[in-house]
Amino acid sequence: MAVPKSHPRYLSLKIRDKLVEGVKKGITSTHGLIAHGRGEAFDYILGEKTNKKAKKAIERAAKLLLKAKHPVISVNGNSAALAARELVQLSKSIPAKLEVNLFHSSKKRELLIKKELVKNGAKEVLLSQKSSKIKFIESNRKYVNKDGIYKADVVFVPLEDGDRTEALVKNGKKVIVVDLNPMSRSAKKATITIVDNIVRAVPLLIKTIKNLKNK
Ligand code: PTJ
Repeated sequence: MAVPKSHPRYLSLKIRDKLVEGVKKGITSTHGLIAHGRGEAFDYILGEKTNKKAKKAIERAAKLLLKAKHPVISVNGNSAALAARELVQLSKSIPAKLEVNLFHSSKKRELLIKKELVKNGAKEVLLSQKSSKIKFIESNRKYVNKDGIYKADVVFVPLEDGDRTEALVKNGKKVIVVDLNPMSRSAKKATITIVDNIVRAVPLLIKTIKNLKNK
């Protein structure tokens, strides 16, 4: 990106660049660019800072993840482009399994996301299986991995469309959502909602988990 560091919107433009890179690499769907635009608008209104309420939600999320018997981190095309390294670090710090779960169905993209996570240090990445489905959902997101989301008690869901959070809760799971839109269905239906940008929320969650573990 040929924008100088002094540009007032430098960070925001850098984040956009990651999404564009994600599309070029085949990790992010083109729809992901539109989803990012919506998130960006909400972040602008929030002042592009992690507010007090989000910090409290991150603290609660850290505790829930550490208490979970079978926590799983769900990864889609946008979260892989924005925070692959951090999501791998998060999975190690809990520890939790990583599972690729996409809205816009694509085996090719699933495999590329897995490759990206492995490149960033993941030892194991689960993929969806046609043989295991969660109930109360029609979209591609119903297909999950039997050793991952299927048997998870807590699922961490950073930025996605709203059709799955409600279904996961109805399937008896606790769901932690990161979504910049506090009015989205995901944000309203989750067990814990972190209204923040994934690029800020995940590093803070890792730090909080480390602090809790030290205590
Ligand atoms: O990779 P796939 O096929 O699984 O598709 C992923 C997307 C994100 C394209 C898909 O799940 C989708 O269409 O999502 P939506 O319905 O556009 O919802 C995305 C939500 O994430 C919106 O509520 C946005 O405000 C929010 N959002 C966008 N960027 C961020 C974000 N929340 C946190 N951090 C962000 N950086």
